[in-house]
Formats: sequence, structure tokens, C-alpha cells
Amino acid sequence: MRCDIVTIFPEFFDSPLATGLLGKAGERGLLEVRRHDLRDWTHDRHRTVDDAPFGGGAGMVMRPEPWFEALDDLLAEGPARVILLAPDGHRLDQATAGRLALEPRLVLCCGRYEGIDERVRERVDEVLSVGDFVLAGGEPAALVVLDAVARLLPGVMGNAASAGEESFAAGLLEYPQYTRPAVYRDLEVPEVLRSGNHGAIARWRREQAIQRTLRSRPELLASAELSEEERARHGLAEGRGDPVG
Ligand code: JDE
Repeated sequence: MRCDIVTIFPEFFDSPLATGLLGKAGERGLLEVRRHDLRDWTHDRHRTVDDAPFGGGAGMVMRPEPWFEALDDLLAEGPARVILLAPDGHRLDQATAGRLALEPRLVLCCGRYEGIDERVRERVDEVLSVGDFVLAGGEPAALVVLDAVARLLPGVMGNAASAGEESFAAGLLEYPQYTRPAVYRDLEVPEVLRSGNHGAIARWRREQAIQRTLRSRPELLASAELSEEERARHGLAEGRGDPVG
């Protein structure tokens, strides 16, 4: 996959792109990220990208011209799915990350200031949010999207089994994990995990994943793949996630 990032802070991405999974994906040629300074598409001496809002009000709005010219130039190199990061976009989830991982090329547009001229929004393919909070800029959100997408690219994650287990547990939170030592400061690893009984271990993990999801993200159970027996056992209505009563 190729990914172009348009930002007024290209250096924001230096360390994240050189580190860990994103660094490896780059080294292996599985992901090619190009950063572009939005100010390269300005024409004034001060490289201005923002202006006061029409109609008045506090703060500044990003001007449309540098964005339109940037997108013209980047899309002249070939087609791409153009994404703007903003708090009022569709919420990023694992299914969206999976869909984006199938794209040959993404352009991630990082806005700043109080917002961006509405005409830019209308020019992009998709507006994405990483959560219900306001960031100072779209850069951290773009990084979240890129990280979530990159680990789904073929060949990026070493362990093929993890991806399989992940999809098996689709819709549930992860079960608790332990490693050595078996006892640390009087804190014991659950006996079942040391029993060698793989059936019992699988059942325990499944149960823990369900209980954990019920406790901290009950709304996820609506679309989780639970058997009718599991739904009944946890007091969930048939075929959906609302607790009974
Ligand atoms: C992305 N989740 C949160 C913020 C903004 C009032 C204040 C600020 C492109 O336009 C933007 C971008 C951002 C930065 O991104 C996020 C974000 N996912 O905050 C604003 C809008 N209204 C506008």
C-alpha cells in the first residue's frame, strides 16, 4: 500500500514511521508512506494556510486553495481514496480498518486550527474520526488510522495465527493473558491456564472474554457472535446484546 499524508507538520510522523510495526512495514516495502507539507501548495510569502471564518466567530479556518491544489497534484499521480480526519467523521472501527487495508493507495488529510473550509470536506471521499474528542490537529488521528490499517496488510504481522484467533473472537474483547512466573508477589496465574487441559483453557478464555465485554463494553455484545446458549447464560436477549431486564 501507498499512503500520502498531507499536513502542516510532516515531521510529526518521523519517529512513528521509523519505529515498530510501521517502521518494519516500511523497511520491507509493504507500506510506502510519503509526507507532504500543505504549505508547499501556498503561493504567498508567509505560506498562509488559514484565514478568518466568513460570518465571524473565534479562531481560524483552513483555506481551500492549498488543499485543492495538493489533491489535484497527488491524484494526478494516480487514483487514491482520500480521507479527511475530523471529529465529526464516521467513527473508525476494525471493519473500516479492514476495508481501507484493501485499498492500493490512501491520502490522509490532516486539518488544524478550528476546522477546514467545508468545500474541502466535499472534495474528499470519506471523513473519519478516531473518537469523540477534539484533537489539536488531525495528525494523531491519521497515525491511528495508519497503524490500524498497516497491521492488516499482507505480510506485515509475522504471526498468522494471531489474525485468525482475532477474527474467531470477533466482537469480543480479549481474554486475560499471563506469562511466567506462575506466582509473582503472591499473585497467581489462574490454575486452569497451567492445567494443560486445552478444552478447559479455551472455555475459560471464551468465558472471560464475554464477561469482560459485558462489564466494560456491553454495547459490543449486540453484534458479537455468541451462541444462543451463551446469550441465555449471560442473561442476554436472543440474537442481540441487550441484557434482559
Ligand atoms: C479526528 N477524532 C478527533 C479538529 C475541529 C472544532 C475544533 C476542531 C479537519 O478538520 C478538523 C480536524 C481536527 C483534528 O482531528 C480531530 C479528530 N478524529 O480532532 C477539527 C473541528 N471543530 C477539525
